[in-house]
Amino acid sequence: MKYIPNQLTGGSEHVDDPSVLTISKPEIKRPPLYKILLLNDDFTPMEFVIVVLSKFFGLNHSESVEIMLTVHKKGVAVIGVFAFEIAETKVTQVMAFARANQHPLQCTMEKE
Ligand code: TYC
Repeated sequence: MKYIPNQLTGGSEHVDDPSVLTISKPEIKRPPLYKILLLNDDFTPMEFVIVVLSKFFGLNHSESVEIMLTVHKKGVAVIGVFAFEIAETKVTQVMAFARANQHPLQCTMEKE
């Protein structure tokens, strides 16, 4: 059996020759990534936002202050990029933590 590799596709090509083995290109797709956005509001204390950023996103204190201030000044910032389930879990955790502390903080996710 002839195997004719095709360097462009990674598979092989033949024109109606039953003795030629066709190997299709392996499709390796990366999972889509999701941005987590933090939104500004007038009521959530700055210190609470800093706690959220360090607790759920592993940022150190100065990184948390910097991102909190970006959101405070610009209205919104991307605070991380994750696979769907990780992003969804973090958004749920942040929203639950904010509600439990009676703050209106909003956190959402969108496909990159
Ligand atoms: N704007 C808020 C304040 O002045 C602070 C704040 C920052 C709130 C970031 C939400 O995502 C936020 N207390």
